Amino acid sequence: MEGRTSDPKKMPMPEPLIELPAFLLERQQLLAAELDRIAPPAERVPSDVHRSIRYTLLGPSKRVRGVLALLVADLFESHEDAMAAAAAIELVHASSLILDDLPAMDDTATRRGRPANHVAFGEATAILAAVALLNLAFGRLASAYDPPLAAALARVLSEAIGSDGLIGGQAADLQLPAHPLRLSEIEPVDRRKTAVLFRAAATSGAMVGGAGEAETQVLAGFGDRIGLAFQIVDDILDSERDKAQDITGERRGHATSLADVVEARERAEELSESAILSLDGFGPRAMRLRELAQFVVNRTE
Ligand code: GRG
Repeated sequence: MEGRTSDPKKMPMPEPLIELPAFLLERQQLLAAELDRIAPPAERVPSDVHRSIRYTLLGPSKRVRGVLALLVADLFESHEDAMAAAAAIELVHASSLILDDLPAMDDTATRRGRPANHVAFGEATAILAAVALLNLAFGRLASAYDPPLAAALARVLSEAIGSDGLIGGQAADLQLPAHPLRLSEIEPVDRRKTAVLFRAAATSGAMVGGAGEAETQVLAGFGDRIGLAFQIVDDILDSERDKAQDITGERRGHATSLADVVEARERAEELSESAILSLDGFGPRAMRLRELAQFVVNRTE
């Protein structure tokens, strides 16, 4: 593995936010403030682990999954505060990024334009931080909500992370062949690797908002579609980066290289459109969610 490139003790924290479109910005900022509040202080022992946690959790992120949970909960008037559920989703996301970059996984030295967590803090600390982030996620649910809701939210999150979800998706991703891939090969992996957490975010927002069973299903399906579209766009951006660097024959590490970017773009747009249509029953109050579905396919980073 690469050596540490910088001294974590000298790293300024929290990091600046990546700016989402104006309509998402307020939610993103509230969520970032909540994550800052619940993350262990950097100075507290074990300070390397706490700095490592804060480095990824509070780093420059779109926080799109947590914002999705908040926007879904906003659909319902008499909802409990969805902030803890949104934070739990972001804690899991941060954990997955640290694990994803490790030498045994994607072996990526940089993330968000700066050293990956294990490069900045060392592998052992990065692994401890990732496990601590997962632990914090379930702890937040348990302390923020009444037991029946906390248990239901924990079940949704645990299913999303499990071997039928994130973990299974990552295992499948690691098995993908090194040549450029057809969308039909990638989509089942993308669904588990990424869409499941978007689905869990939307489902959590609906549960906290007190949605009925039918509404929850519609919103889970919305999360699923925009999550898959989000990952396909990620794959497209990866492929375009490869092309710019003239890496066309082989995948760059485990970064996805698509055989047909046009087909992938069409599929992402189709998913976003169908996600938007699925919200018809919610009328104008779902405007923000529709905008989120458009942002997911129009994004450039
Ligand atoms: C036990 C949590 C856990 C995970 C184990 C490592 C792993 C299994 C899964 C990794 C899944 C993964 C990293 C999928 C990629 C998802 C993705 C597109 C990440 C980038 O998301 P953005 O762009 O990130 O939303 P920002 O930087 O905005 O936060």
